[in-house]
Amino acid sequence: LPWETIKEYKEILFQYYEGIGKISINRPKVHNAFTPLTIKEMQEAMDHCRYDDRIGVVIITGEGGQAFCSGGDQSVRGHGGYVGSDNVPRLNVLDLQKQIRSIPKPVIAMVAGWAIGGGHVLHVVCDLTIAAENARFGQTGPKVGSFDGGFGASYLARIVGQKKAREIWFLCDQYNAQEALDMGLVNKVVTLDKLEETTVEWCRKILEKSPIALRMLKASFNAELDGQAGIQELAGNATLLYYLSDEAKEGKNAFMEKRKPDFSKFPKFP
Ligand code: 1HA
Repeated sequence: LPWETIKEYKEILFQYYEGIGKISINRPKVHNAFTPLTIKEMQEAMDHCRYDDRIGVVIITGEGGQAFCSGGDQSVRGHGGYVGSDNVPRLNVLDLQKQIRSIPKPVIAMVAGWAIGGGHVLHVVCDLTIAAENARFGQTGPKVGSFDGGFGASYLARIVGQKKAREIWFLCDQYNAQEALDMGLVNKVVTLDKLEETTVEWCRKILEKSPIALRMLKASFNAELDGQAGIQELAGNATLLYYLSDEAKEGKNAFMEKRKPDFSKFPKFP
């Protein structure tokens, strides 16, 4: 497909095609392990996807066909986090996870090969996951001295259930694409050569749908799980819709015109 580059980065590719923003980790030699810079670049790209109104759906993936993402780059793991050129230890993937959940557009993980450790959590927090037959899923935390007790634990458990989530973390086993499908961890499995085609097909179906209905649904699915922050997002969308109404505009206009608002003409729905 004729993807066009939105912006050049060092550790990711960021591309556009017919309403789709594609963010791809580009470190195939280390199975797309991420550094603080990889995450910083992904955060900037996600932010762009949020504000670019040509974009209605986002794909997150990894280059090379052998890995989606193998988690934090252990070679730059330092004292208290992953260390970049500024020598500051960071766990900034946690901020990216929140961005993926709160962007009011569907985010699809397109997984070929390894989705492991922090890379597994990345696909977990995406709205949908489409996997190639060569996909392998799992957590490694307790093996390599880490854990993600946030979305990586509680949201994973909402998806696959408590017993399975505990198995995934306590045993650190790896699961193939069919096993992932069976436990509801992915939406669809296709051959590797059909992965992008199928993902784009799903994007097209989504792009035909009402953007406000989609953003309300995403916020609704999140609301219950994300507590006050989830309700804040859902309520923000309600405010957006209210601002579109003549009733809300009457309040603003009255203030600007220094008169009393007249809400009497607006219906009091049962
Ligand atoms: O848990 C968190 C966090 C929790 C809270 C808050 C923030 C967090 C942020 C991050 C993380 C984590 O991600 S912890 C988990 C880190 N990741 C892992 O433990 C996975 C490490 N990788 C593997 O277990 C294996 O590479 C593999 C099962 C994915 C694939 O095995 P395979 O096919 O045998 O390939 P392998 O030879 O191991 O890998 C190819 C190359 O990629 C190797 O380099 P080479 O020997 O060729 O020089 C390998 O070292 C490198 N590589 C793979 N994964 C990583 C990596 N290098 C650095 N970091 C990696 N994660």
